Amino acid sequence: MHHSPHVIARRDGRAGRILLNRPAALNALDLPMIRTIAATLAAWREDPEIHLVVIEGAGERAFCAGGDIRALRDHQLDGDRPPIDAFFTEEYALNAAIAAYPKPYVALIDGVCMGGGIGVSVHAPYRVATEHALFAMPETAIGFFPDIGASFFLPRLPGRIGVYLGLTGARVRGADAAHAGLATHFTPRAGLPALAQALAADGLGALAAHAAPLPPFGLAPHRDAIDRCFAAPTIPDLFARLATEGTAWAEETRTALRAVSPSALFWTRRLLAEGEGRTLAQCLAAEFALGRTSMRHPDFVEGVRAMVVDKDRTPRWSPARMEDVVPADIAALFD
Ligand code: QUE
Repeated sequence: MHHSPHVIARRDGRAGRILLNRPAALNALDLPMIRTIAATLAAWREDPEIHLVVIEGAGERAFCAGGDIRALRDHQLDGDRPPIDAFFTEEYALNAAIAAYPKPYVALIDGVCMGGGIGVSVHAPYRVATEHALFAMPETAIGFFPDIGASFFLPRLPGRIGVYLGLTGARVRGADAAHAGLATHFTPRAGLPALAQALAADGLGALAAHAAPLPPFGLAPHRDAIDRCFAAPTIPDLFARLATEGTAWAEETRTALRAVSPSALFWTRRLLAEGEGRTLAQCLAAEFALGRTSMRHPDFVEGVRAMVVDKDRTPRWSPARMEDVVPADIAALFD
């Protein structure tokens, strides 16, 4: 079996426990980690002593910050396609395997949970978030798009919250993630070790026993505006709707959307709309296809440079303005 040193799989009572153990990289997933998780889940499927699976991140900063996007950019710059295809093929297969897993799968999410981290949690039936959990799908900021099955689950969140999260990359903390449907339970960080022990000893009943009441939804004041604006059929119409709101929230949202890749807004809007009518498997296939074409767009290499490699956070998008995006150039990525 492929075994990554950054994944620790062990038995604990009734549970199989998977620890993402790459804290210096915020537990971001590379291909060996994905293979190790997949092989572990496959082995535990048939193991009568494993009644449920629990996945956690090492350290307090992150559950999992995403994929190893820096390595993918390097391969793209080298014109080396096979490792990119292998990464996405196996990552998306893992997302699908988690969605179809025959035993209960529980993600304990404390700290950053973005992109690929959402992919190894949100498709499972149980996602426990703490007050320090921080969820986001921030890919438009790197000239990519919400993948890992996001075109399946984002359109299925309440109202237009998923479209809002996927286009803006907005971050939501644990309680708000539970309100939004990204998490299913809210348990304070202080209660997480006891919850993990109780899951191993007693099973799923521990989830409700260790859950805390949800504080009010931080997005509640903006729910109507989110649903109004993010129902817009096009990106220019979304900007126009935000402009008519006349609130500080709408201005902040417009500013956030102005910072991300204009082209990524267009291809993400289309992908999420198409996802409404697709199965998870169809969504993952469409995301794989769009990944192959959109990664050739200069905004991916530039976005990862600005946000992850150089961290100057000043990407030079091409085109730089939403108004200059050519619809035919976007459509060509979907052929
Ligand atoms: C947007 C993103 C990602 C990001 C930053 C963004 C992303 C991702 C990472 C990341 C973080 C830490 C790591 C790493 C990658 O950062 O998807 O290898 O150690 O994986 O602004 O979408």
